[in-house]
Amino acid sequence: MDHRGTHVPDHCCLAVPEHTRTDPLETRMGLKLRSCAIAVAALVLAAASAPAPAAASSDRLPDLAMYKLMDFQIEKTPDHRRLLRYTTIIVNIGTGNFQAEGSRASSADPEMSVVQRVFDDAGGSRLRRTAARMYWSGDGHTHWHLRDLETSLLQRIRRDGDRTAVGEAGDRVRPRASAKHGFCFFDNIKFNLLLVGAPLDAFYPGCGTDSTVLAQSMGLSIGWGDAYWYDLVDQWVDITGVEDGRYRLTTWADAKNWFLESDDSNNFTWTELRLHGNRPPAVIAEGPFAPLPEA
Ligand SMILES: [Ca+2]
Ligand SMILES: [Ca+2]
Ligand SMILES: [Cu+2]
Repeated sequence: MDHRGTHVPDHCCLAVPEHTRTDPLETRMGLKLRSCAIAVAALVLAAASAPAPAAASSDRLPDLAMYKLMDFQIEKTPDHRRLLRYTTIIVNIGTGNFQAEGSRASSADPEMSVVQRVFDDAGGSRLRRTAARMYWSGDGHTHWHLRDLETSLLQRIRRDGDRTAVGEAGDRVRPRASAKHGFCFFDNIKFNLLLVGAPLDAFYPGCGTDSTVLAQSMGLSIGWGDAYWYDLVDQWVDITGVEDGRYRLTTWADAKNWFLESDDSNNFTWTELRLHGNRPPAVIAEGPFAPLPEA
């Protein structure tokens, strides 16, 4: 049967209780289609006497956000580049864990496709496809990374208050985005353990140290953060040739919105800096960031 030809209402498939979807993804898709067919039959054959469906479980969604940017430093490299280094902390302030599961058919595949496991309030979970990718190393580290979980951009603040990305609007330098692309995320910062459901001990321990595996999970528990310190490999924006002045550095979590969250509007933070030669940049202003718990 061609599923598209049955004019099934769009909401049909959503009526399947989420917590029943614990099988592997392909199997679940099959179950979902069959459930739809049954639901359509029920719509046709029965009418007012149809029993009320059992209450569906609700998602417990993660909520990724950024803590404020910190530890701004200028590094002069031996080959005369200038690097703006800084620390980022990505946090989960939602009501569910953030869990990304990578897999590949063969260890000859250089990358893994990624599904997100979405938990619910009935103790179950479901998987949803994403366009995110995982890959091995790339930064000299012996672990797996999720590509571009965080991204950063440096913008010049012009006199009229407008912002322009460095490298745009007639600049002769190229755009300045963060050099870091690989993110090995896990519970390593106790950010707000007062949040409901936050585990007191780290639940996600790391991001895998075996290059041959066919599946790898990473995650961030409720209330936990994952720090990328200023002195890490690639944790910088190249500011070679960038003149002194006011700049805004913005960092986003899940900028491409690959992952389902309870709030996609709080995924960024920014800091305005004054760049002055190789002095440590002065912080002029800070944008919104995920708050620490009130003491
Ligand atoms: Ca968010
Ligand atoms: Ca998102
Ligand atoms: Cu790494």
